[in-house]
Amino acid sequence: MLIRIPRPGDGPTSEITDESLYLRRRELMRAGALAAGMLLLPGCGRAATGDEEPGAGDGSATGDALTSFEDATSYNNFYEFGTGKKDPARNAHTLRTRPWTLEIGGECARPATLDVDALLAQQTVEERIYRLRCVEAWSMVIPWRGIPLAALLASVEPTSRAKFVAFRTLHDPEQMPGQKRRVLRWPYREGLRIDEAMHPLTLLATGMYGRDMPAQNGAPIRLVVPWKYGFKSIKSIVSIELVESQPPTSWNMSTPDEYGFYSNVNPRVDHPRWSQKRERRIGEWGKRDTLMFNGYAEEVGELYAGMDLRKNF
Ligand SMILES: Nc1nc2c(c(=O)[nH]1)N[C@H]1C(S)=C(S)[C@@H](COP(=O)(O)O)O[C@H]1N2
Ligand SMILES: [Mo]
Repeated sequence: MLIRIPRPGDGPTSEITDESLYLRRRELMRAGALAAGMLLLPGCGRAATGDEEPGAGDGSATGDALTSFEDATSYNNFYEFGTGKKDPARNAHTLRTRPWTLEIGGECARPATLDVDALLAQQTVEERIYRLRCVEAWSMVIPWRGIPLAALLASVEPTSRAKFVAFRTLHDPEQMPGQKRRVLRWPYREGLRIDEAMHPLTLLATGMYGRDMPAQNGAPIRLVVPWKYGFKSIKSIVSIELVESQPPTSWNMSTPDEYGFYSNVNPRVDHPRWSQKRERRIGEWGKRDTLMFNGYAEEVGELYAGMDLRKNF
């Protein structure tokens, strides 16, 4: 089935957040908390890497005004709850986020089944402000809370055969009525190359704006990969699997000529049906230029050195 993606620029209008109203708290580095927290994980005898939180270069979009909480929680993409931007806020209340378990397995020495509350106890990133840029050419700026994915992956001790990471969302059409329609092949799947997954900017987010994750934003845990188009940031994750070869992903399976595996934000490579040169920041009127790797080129550019980004879109 061909999915008609809404044209870019057809978002709601709303008030602009006054940046000065929001007091940005420094990302809280709870020294040792990660190492201690790791002891809660079954099968995790030692602390992981990734607990060395980056400071000034942590990729926080500090110069950008935050999107209002209202916009960030009422203009969403979460097809499990409908294909309209307002559907997730209206429908996601049927999602039960407790009990919730996350399986981490595949190519690793210590696969684990984690209770989400044990995971929440290990949050080390209190706040990191990231741009999220949808492939539909709108963007937001959101303060996230969570755990560097690298820390979690290291705790299960990936083997040398772990070259990619495959993620899966919950599959339960009773809780996620959108799954009764075959708009995508369920469950929603995403994937990263292992070095992308281990990059310090890649966050397993458990909350935003200082609160637990709202259901429509992917409660209780979702990925945030700030240099890639929004659809790579998979919501309501139940499984993380270390794998040897590039895993299938939902949007790529659905429309492979429009959505590649990498999906790095790239203003120089247009989507077949629209330009990716500019974007509309939700809450603002005009458009702004889209930046290479969504503005994170300095941090992640070297991951793609020598790759043809037109081919590997
Ligand atoms: N499981 C799941 N994850 C998903 C989606 C989805 O439909 N299902 N949509 C993606 C898309 S296209 C975008 S742009 C972001 C939107 O995140 P937000 O609603 O928190 O802004 O979530 C991504 N993660
Ligand atoms: Mo998106």
